Amino acid sequence: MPFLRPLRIPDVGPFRREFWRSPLRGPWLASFLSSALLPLLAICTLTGFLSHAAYDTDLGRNAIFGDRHGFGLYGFDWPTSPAWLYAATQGLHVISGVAATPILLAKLWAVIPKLWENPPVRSLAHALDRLSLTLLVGGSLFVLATGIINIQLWYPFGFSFVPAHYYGTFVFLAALGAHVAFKLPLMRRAFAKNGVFRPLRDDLAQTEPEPDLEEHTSAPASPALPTVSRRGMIGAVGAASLGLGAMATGQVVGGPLKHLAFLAPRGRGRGSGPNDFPVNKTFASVGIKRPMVGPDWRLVLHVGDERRVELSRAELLEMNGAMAELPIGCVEGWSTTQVWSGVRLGELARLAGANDPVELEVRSLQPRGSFSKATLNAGQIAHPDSLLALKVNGADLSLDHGFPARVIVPALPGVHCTKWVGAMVFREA
Ligand SMILES: Nc1nc2c(c(=O)[nH]1)N[C@H]1C(S)=C(S)[C@@H](COP(=O)(O)O)O[C@H]1N2
Ligand SMILES: [Mo]
Repeated sequence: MPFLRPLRIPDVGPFRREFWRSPLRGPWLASFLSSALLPLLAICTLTGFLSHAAYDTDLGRNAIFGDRHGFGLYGFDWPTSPAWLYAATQGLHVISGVAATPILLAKLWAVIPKLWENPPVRSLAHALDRLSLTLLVGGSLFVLATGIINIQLWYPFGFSFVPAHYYGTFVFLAALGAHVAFKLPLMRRAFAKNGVFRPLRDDLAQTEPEPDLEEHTSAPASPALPTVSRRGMIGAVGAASLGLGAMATGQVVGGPLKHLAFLAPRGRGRGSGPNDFPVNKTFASVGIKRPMVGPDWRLVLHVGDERRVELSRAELLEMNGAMAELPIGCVEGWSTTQVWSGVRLGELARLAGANDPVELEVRSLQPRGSFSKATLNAGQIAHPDSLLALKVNGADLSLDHGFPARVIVPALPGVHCTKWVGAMVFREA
């Protein structure tokens, strides 16, 4: 725009190019970190959408978007096989997101001089580039920060996590697409000039400031002497990424690897004996009155609007039982596999006289909260391993694990494995 002279801010503080002096900064460093980041972000995004599909938001009560249904993006019902599908999907989502975080922070450090570019806007194209960068930086920090805060079960913000994290992803992906398209040529040139790995060979004494490729990169105008080599810096970032990734892996895989999860938020509470596995929400925290789960507890089966059958726990225990070894895979990335026994959901449907049920709404005794209801699809109802569990590892469920009865279904997200079940409503086609 020749008729508009770009506005320069006085060259003070960080607006002076000479303010940013690290000799490590430059297009190669930015490109190298991006190349490490992209595959992790691809895995994280793909598994994130799969996880969303696993919620089956099109079904009745799974409306995590208030009373509206979520995007009907997928058009398929979440499968029941393999049983570990959700645990693996969500585990990869959390592992890749956690491992990406130190690399993203390093990448932001590498390019931060660009935030203070002077003049701030040189042309229309430059303005668009900067706008997309704002959305990219904001979007990526937002999705990673909300994700990390969520796996700590900490909700300091006033919005609900799932829709915010989900819609934030679209902003982030759109900006990322634009950014990759803008910067791919620069990345090519940076790698052509420096090699992809060559700068990693230099020790501290050999570390030279990165040559600038064009006028406006993050390379310093007046570089200071290096205090760390490029491989030292990349090594530290890589170690942080691997270390955090291993910790997240520990709580996904469990078994002997669970010791890797020493700083992960898994110590919140466990049962003892056969019930010794993680408790996400304790009985005490959800506000169910003790007598409601005492001898007077009844499971009420409905078909549509009709109340059909009431069963005591003793009656359920006398029914034709089944046993299944199944994982609970939590959206927070941890999972745990246990041996459950109880009554098949299909058996309960037959008992209630539901023909070919297409949906099952499971209602908890829990008075409030988004976990108190979940809707299962036809395949989930019909699977022979889908249980209303009464026992785990041969012992009665503990109160914390959902006594008198809880749902357990292969490949179902943990959040839909409703505890303290009070009623089930089958819907026919
Ligand atoms: N009624 C009810 N059921 C619930 C929950 C809850 O808060 N209330 N939490 C769910 C979540 S998020 C998970 S991961 C599993 C955890 O089961 P556990 O505590 O037995 O390990 O239970 C699910 N069932
Ligand atoms: Mo969960």
